Amino acid sequence: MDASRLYTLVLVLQPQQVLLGMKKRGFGAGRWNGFGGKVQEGETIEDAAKRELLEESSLTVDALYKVGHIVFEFVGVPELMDVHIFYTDLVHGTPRESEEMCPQWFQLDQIPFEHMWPDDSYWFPLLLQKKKFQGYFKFQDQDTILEHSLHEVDEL
Ligand code: 8DG
Repeated sequence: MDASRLYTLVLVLQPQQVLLGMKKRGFGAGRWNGFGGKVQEGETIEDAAKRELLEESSLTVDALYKVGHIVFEFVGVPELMDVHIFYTDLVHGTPRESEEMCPQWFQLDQIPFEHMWPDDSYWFPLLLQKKKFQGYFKFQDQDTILEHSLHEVDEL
């Protein structure tokens, strides 16, 4: 079996809007996304999710809810990306631009899917309905999905 690396992703969801950040550098640069990154040694996945949210948006949270788990494979890259997705509806602070992300609120019917990772169009509708999901996406390159699976689950 291929080795994988743990990542986090946090979506701040309010009844009418979602906070996304424009990724300014590194992997996924030029795309709107939630806030997250690599889990570091010695931290839990949830602690990593809170740390990345704070580092990238200046926001803090009391609680995060697990909502999804997606494994990404890129052809030619031996390491899988194991991404743990959370949402929160209550944050403290004001979103601030960081070196990595420029945050902006979007109305839920104006989510900029054409400027997001292509898999997001598949699972965002589940997230918005607070349905839990598990998925696998195989990419050829950063724009092309070769295969995927996605299903709702009761527990993550
Ligand atoms: P660095 O400091 O090492 O540059 O990076 P990091 O902040 O630790 O990690 P990163 O490379 O920015 O983490 C990638 C982020 O992108 C992480 O939050 C998971 C997320 N992500 C993917 N693939 C996809 C995807 O297909 N869709 C969405 N929405 N997010 C994704 O890695």
